[in-house]
Order: sequence, then structure tokens, then C-alpha cells
Amino acid sequence: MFITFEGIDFCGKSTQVELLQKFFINKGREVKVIREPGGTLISERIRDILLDRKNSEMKMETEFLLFSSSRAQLVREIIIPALEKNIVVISDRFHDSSTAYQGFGRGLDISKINVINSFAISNVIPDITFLIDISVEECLKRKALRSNIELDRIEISSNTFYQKVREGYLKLANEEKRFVVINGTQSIEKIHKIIIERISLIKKGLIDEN
Ligand code: Z5A
Repeated sequence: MFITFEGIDFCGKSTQVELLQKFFINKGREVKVIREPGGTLISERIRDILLDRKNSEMKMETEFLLFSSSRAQLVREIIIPALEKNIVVISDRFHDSSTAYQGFGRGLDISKINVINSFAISNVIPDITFLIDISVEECLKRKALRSNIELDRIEISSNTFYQKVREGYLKLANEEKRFVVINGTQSIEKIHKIIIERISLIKKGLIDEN
């Protein structure tokens, strides 16, 4: 099973990824958790380039291709081998992040993004994608609480950019059945419960995985 988490920054993805990992471990399942960009030696190096605030000259095409390169390596080095061994793979972000951030956010042509996304992921489509949805105002509130942490190159983007990313995600979720949209302002426990219920439905074959 391949599960991905999406949403704008500070929506609570990482928190839910960790809880879901514990859930599977308690059930005796082997689970591999990864994050994007990153997850392999090469992909982590690309991550450093992408998030470094010194790289303010980076063009949006370069940015998208670097995210795609990082993903292409992760898919072939980690995700495909794990899925072949029947290991549950949970990814904190995947190709939908590129569609939302570089496509809807930056304004790159979505049809071009789709072509390169498909090439990078080699038809490895998530079985289920949880979109944890929060408003840009909620994102800013949570960001302010973590004012001691230096923001990275993408985190310093404008509110208008984040608004476009959020709307892009909601549009994607409306178009693809694998998405489950969850209101991210609910409690951490409540969100976790919704995620477990949804995964249980798929495992029982009660809902279509695609
Ligand atoms: N990016 C891209 O542009 N294109 C791509 O293709 C890909 C990525 C793959 C990666 O940053 C950046 O790259 C990201 C998108 C872009 N950019 N931005 N900006 P990252 O990996 O460093 O960070 P992130 O993915 O954006 O996640 P994050 O900042 O770590 O946040 P999160 O995982 O969504 O949330 P969290 O850490 O679980 O929680 C955030 C805070 O909210 C924390 O204090 C929690 O305690 C709190 N929280 C969590 N849940 C709740 C609830 N339910 N209520 C209240 N508070 C909560």
C-alpha cells in the first residue's frame, strides 16, 4: 500500500505521518516512511539546494525539475523495491506537491507538469492521498508559533502564492478519486481517527483504491 500526505505548510502532515507509522507498526506491518524532497542520499542533496535561501535566483523551471529529479531517484531506489516486498510506504508529499506548488502556485503549465510527473514517478500512483486542508490564515498562525525556526526558501513565499497552492490542491482533490480531504483544524486525534477509518475501508475492499 502506498499512502501519501499533502497540504500547505504547517497543515499537520508530518504529525499524522508519524501517528500512522506507529499504527502500522502496532499492527505488526513493516512500514517505510519517506519525505519529499529527500529520502535518499541524492534526493537529500537536491533538497538542500531547493530549500537553501541563498538560491534566491532559482528559476521556477529549475525548481520543478529538481523536485522531479529528487522524486525519480526516490521512486526507483526506495518506493518500488519496498512495494515489491509488500512493505507499506507512507510519503510526506509526492508528485501532487509539484502540481500544487510549481503548477498552481508558480504558474507553470500544468500539462507539462503532468508529463514530467509521470516520467518521474514511473506510474507509481498512490493508493490513497490525504489532503490535510487548512487556510492560509491558519498556516500563518502556526508559522508564527514556530518563530524560532528559520524559514526556508519556499516558506518565505507570499500569502497569495499559498492561496493559489491551496486552491490548486482542492481542485486536484476534486478531480481524482484517490484523494481524501480532511479539515486540518480538527484535533490531531480526530484527524488520525479519520485516516485510520479510511485506510481500514480500503483494506476491507469496501472502497475502490483508485
Ligand atoms: N515542495 C514543492 O514546492 N514542490 C514539491 O514537489 C515538493 C515540495 C515535494 C518542503 O518543505 C517544501 O517543498 C514545502 C513544499 C515544497 N514548502 N514549503 N513552504 P518541508 O518538507 O520542510 O516542509 P513541509 O512539507 O511544508 O512540512 P512542515 O512545515 O514540516 O509542516 P507539516 O508537516 O505540514 O506539519 P507538522 O510539522 O505536522 O505541524 C506543523 C505545526 O502544526 C506543528 O507545530 C504541529 O504541532 C501543529 N499541528 C499539527 N497538527 C495540528 C492540529 N490538528 N491542530 C493544531 N496544530 C497542529
